[in-house]
Amino acid sequence: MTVAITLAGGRLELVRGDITQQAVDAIANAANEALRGGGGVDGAIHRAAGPRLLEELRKRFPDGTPTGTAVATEGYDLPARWVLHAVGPVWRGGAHAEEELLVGAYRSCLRLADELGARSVAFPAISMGIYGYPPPDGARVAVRTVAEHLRGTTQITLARFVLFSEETYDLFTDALTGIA
Ligand code: AR6
Repeated sequence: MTVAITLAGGRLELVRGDITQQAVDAIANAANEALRGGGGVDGAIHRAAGPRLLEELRKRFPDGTPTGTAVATEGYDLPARWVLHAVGPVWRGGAHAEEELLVGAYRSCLRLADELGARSVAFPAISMGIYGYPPPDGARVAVRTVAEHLRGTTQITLARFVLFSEETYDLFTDALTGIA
């Protein structure tokens, strides 16, 4: 299942699947501030990339990174060359700058991807698992933020959301319909 739209020179795709299997230049991770691995997609990425991923994070980012930002590492055993470790917000009711921080997490990944020269980037639904961001809003923020970047000055020609469940995939499809 794939839906896609073209924006300026870039393609925005939605697919169902596992982000660790994506043969793109960079994949984003839904990490936490400590950057020491975890559950969910973070756990899956660390398992698939191998132990060198954690070694690099420990060495280069001993203090982690704040919510709303991202850092880049190599992809090691993953098909992707780079991993963009983004920290989305924990949902705390909506009055704690959650939307701004979620936008920041996606934008930081997009900026890093451009700095690295990545042309294709895949994203999970950041903050929409354990961190509890409300599903329709999280999908809208994600699609809107990535679409805005593709419409601007960027080398990215493919941005793909890789959604694990059918439910999340359907929410992103609705969000994409909203901006198309
Ligand atoms: N590929 C794509 N999406 C996935 C995969 C996968 N292999 N596995 C899970 N998802 P979550 P968060 C989906 O909880 O809410 C970790 O412990 C999942 O179904 O992974 O940002 C970190 O270390 C959901 O839709 O991330 C942090 O502590 C989405 O990915 C915390 O969880 C995000 O769910 C971050 O929580």
